[in-house]
Amino acid sequence: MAKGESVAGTDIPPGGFVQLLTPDGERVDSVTSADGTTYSVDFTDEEYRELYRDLVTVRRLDTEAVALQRQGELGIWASLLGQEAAQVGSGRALRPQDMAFPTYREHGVLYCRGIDPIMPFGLFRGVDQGGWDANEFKFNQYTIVIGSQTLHATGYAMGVTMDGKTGSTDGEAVIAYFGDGATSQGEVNEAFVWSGVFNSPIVFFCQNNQYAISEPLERQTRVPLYQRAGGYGFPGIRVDGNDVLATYAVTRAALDNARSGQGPTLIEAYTYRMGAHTSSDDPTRYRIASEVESWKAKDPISRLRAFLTKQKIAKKDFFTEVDDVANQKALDLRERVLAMPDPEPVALFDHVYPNGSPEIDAQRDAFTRYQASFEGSGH
Ligand SMILES: Cc1ncc(C[n+]2csc(CCOP(=O)(O)OP(=O)(O)O)c2C)c(N)n1
Ligand SMILES: [Mg+2]
Repeated sequence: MAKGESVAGTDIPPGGFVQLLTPDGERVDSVTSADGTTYSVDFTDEEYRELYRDLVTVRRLDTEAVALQRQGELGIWASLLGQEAAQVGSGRALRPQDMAFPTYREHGVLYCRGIDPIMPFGLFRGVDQGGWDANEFKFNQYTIVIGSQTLHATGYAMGVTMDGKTGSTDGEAVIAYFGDGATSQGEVNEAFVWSGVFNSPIVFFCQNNQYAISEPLERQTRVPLYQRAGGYGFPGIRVDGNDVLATYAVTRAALDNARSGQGPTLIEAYTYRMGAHTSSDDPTRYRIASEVESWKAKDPISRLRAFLTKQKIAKKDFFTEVDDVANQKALDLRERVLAMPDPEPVALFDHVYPNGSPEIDAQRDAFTRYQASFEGSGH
C-alpha cells in the first residue's frame, strides 16, 4: 500500500467490480469478492511510476499507429485506446514462464511481454506476417478469427499439465485474451468446457469493451459475462478494466491459482473501446457521443496520474519526462515503419502452407505470367 490516505477495505457491491483506484485517483486498500478472496496490491513508488510509464507509452504508440493508418501507411489498425489499463495490468501480472494468446488488439500486452512494438506493424502494413517468436516471448501470434485463440490456449494449457509444468507455485499458467463479442462464439464455449473439465491452468481474460464492432453488449448476453463461468464450474470475477491496479491484482491471483492446480478463472475486465473498432469503422453511426464522454471521466491514465500526484509519488517533471520519452519512441516507430521494405508481390504465395501445395504453386505461376505480361508495357 502506498503512503498516505486510502479508503478502507471494502466488499464488491452487487453488480459491481473489483476496483482499487477510483476514477478520481483515490486508492481503495483492498476489495473482497463474494467467495471471500481479498484483492490488493503492494507496489513501491517506483513500481507505480513504471505502470504509469507503460500506460502512457502504449497509448502514445497506438496514437502514432492511428495516424500512420490515416496517412495511408498502414492498411488497417485496431486501436487499444481506453483499454490500456486492462492490458498493462494483466500483462504485467504475467510471470515470465506464462504463455499469452492475444487477439488483434493486444498491443499493450505485447509491449509488456518485451516484444519490439514494431512487430505487429508488418502485419498491419501488409509487408510481412507480423511474426515474432511466440515461444521466446511467450506471446502467440495475433489472431483475427474471433474466439479461435481461446481453443489454442486451451490445448496449450492441457499440454502444460501433461508436461507436468503445473501444480506448483512456480508452475506455468496460460492466459487467453478475447472480447465481449467473442463470448458468443462456439469456440469460447468449447474452450470453457474443456478447460473446466480438465481443470487446466488457464485464465480467460475477457476485455468487455462494450462492443463487437457495432453490436452492443446487450446483443451478446443477458447476464453479466463473468457469471457465465458458473455454468462451467469455475470462478468468474469482474474487475474495473480501467483500473490498472485492480486488473493487476485480479489477474495475478487468477494466474497463481491456475499455476498451483486450482484450474481456470474467467476475468471480465469492464472497460470501453474509446476509438473505432478498427480504422475501417465509423462508430458515430451506432453510438452516441454522450456515452463516449461518460467514459472519458473514467480514463485509466488520468486516474493513475491523479493518484501519483496526490500521494506525491511523482511530480510534474516526471510526467513531462514520460511524455517526452513516449513521443520519442513513437517517432522512432514511425521512421522504422516507413522504412519497412515492400516485399516482392509474388511473396504473397509464400508461407500459405509450410511445405507448399500444387494449387498454390499453380496460382503463383499464373501470377508470375500475369506480372510478366506488363513488363516493357510501361505499367
Ligand atoms: C469467426 C469470425 N467472425 C467474424 C469476424 C469479424 N469480426 C472481426 S472483429 C469482430 C468483433 C469482435 O468483437 P469483440 O470480441 O468484442 O472484440 P473487440 O473487437 O471489441 O476487441 C468481428 C465480428 C471474425 N474476425 N471472425
Ligand atoms: Mg468488444
